[in-house]
Amino acid sequence: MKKFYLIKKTFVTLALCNRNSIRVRFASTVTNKHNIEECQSGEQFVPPFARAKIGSFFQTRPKLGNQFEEDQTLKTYLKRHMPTSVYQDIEADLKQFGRRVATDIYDLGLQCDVDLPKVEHFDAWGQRIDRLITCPAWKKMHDISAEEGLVAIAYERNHAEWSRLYQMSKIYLYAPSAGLYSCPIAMTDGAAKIIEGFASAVPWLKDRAFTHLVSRHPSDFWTSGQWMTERRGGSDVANGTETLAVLQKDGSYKLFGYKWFSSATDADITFTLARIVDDRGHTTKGTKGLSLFYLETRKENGELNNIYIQKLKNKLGTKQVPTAELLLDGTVAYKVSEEGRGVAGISSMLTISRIHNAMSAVGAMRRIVNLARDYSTQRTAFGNVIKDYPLHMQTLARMEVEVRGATLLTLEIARLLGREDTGIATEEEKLLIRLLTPLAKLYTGKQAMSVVSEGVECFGGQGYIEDTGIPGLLRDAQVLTIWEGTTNVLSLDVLRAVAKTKGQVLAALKNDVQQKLSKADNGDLLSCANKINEAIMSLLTFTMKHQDKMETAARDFAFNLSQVYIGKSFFF
Ligand code: UCC
Repeated sequence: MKKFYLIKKTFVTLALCNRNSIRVRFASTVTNKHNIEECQSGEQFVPPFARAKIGSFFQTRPKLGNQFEEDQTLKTYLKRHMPTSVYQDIEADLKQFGRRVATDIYDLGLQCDVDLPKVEHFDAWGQRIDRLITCPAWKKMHDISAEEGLVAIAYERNHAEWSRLYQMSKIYLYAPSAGLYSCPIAMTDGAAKIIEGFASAVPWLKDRAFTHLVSRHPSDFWTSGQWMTERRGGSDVANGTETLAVLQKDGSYKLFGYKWFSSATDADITFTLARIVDDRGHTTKGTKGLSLFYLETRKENGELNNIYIQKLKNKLGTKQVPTAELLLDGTVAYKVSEEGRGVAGISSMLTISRIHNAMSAVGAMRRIVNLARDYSTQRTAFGNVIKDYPLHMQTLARMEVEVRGATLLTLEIARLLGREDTGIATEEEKLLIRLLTPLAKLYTGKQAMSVVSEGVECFGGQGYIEDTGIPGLLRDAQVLTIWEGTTNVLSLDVLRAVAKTKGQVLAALKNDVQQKLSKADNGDLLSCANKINEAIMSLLTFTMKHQDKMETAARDFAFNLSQVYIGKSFFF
């Protein structure tokens, strides 16, 4: 009864206060009697808990510093490997970019996360238009990507073999702030690589598309898609591809098919696979029936190239990316590979996009660790800043070790790729790229899932709150184990590389590892080196002995090889 009286009195008082233009909020249901009396007396009401609705304490938002300057692993790697003059040339650009990815680019990325793409299928008069609407921040990412040379740097080759490492360093810094614009950039880079590879077979493509893909001018810069996946799935491309290609009199083809996952539908061009229909209407089954095609998504008049956006995909994450199902109904396309060499033809794009995937994985891990580390210096619990708790420090340290190892692995691939790009890679280095690409893709994808999840936990409940921007990192990390090949498909790709080279990829890896380990010259290092050496030797012995079991063992084999390579990467 007394309680009821108090509540009632509160409402009466609030009404009175409002009438007197005194701002009183519905702070609590039961109001302090003393305050009510003060208010009734007509004095200015300053309650002792004036901000009762929200309280006066706020957790400190974790700060992002310059993401290049704070990254000791990246800086040390670049300084150790690049000639001093190259490092000095690129350092200022990396510093400015390290600042941007923590400031304006980061803010744009967060906007992409909330202002999601849409499709308008029809205009007001019923005409099918399939207008894709992306947010201003996404469009700005397009321009920034061009201006920052995120594709261009690798192909301008102003720093010869080091250009690729320079470009990939920027991709790594960019990915966790990019609002997933890193996805079209990966495809665009892969497309540029395909065109370079087909320069003598299809010379017109260089003028037609390459110059746009590597442009630094936003108005000239084109992005590319990669349409491989169809309804039957994205792994078994050889049997799942139903799209047909019908030769036209002018030498072009018309494509008829249904592409199930066009990653970023706003691309200007794409590479895709299709089966050529012969004069009798027959096609060849399997890989040997697939050819690689180039197409532009719009006609000269701006209309879609007989492409219908059936729907945008409702994905677990990467919602920022306008991924769609596309119906190709007479889409004009041009054959790029020899007939039946489509999978081999697109494999250079797969290599590039898988390396980008690994860079994104490492970037995501680095980002969450940097945020969690800063937060640990701000947040107090049980009377201390949480960085002062050994258990929390142990958690952060374990994450840091994972990120450093993954960073070294991916930077090493970028370094090797730069040598391959510029035609100076040795045969052994080419073998290493072939093996390390699927290893890095599959291993860092899985690492990203666990490290980012651990990182989210470092923020407690705040890590679970959407508008902190933190949950998005976890959601978006899940695509990294799926896109461009699942963990198992990539593990089988490792076996494919071993079989195709008759084991030479493994010999190349062993030589590289042992060469690095031989530099260990003191007690602790020597004992680590011996352990890594034992691990690689036992993996090789296992492969020789159990060839019949390798398919089942493929995943463990790939994980162990990755760990060995990461282990040796700590030896400079
Ligand atoms: O479906 C997907 C979308 C999911 C989610 C989308 C979210 C979108 C938002 C994204 C935002 C970021 S992703 C899945 C995409 N699909 C893939 O990545 C393909 C996965 N499957 C594979 O990688 C397979 O292993 C295949 C397709 C490569 C297997 O094809 P085949 O035809 O059975 O393979 P073969 O016969 O072994 O190889 C054919 C040729 C050979 O060349 P030659 O004839 O000269 O010996 C191989 O050596 O291709 C060559 N080859 C390669 N070369 C095959 N793989 C490679 C490779 N990795 N590197 C170099």
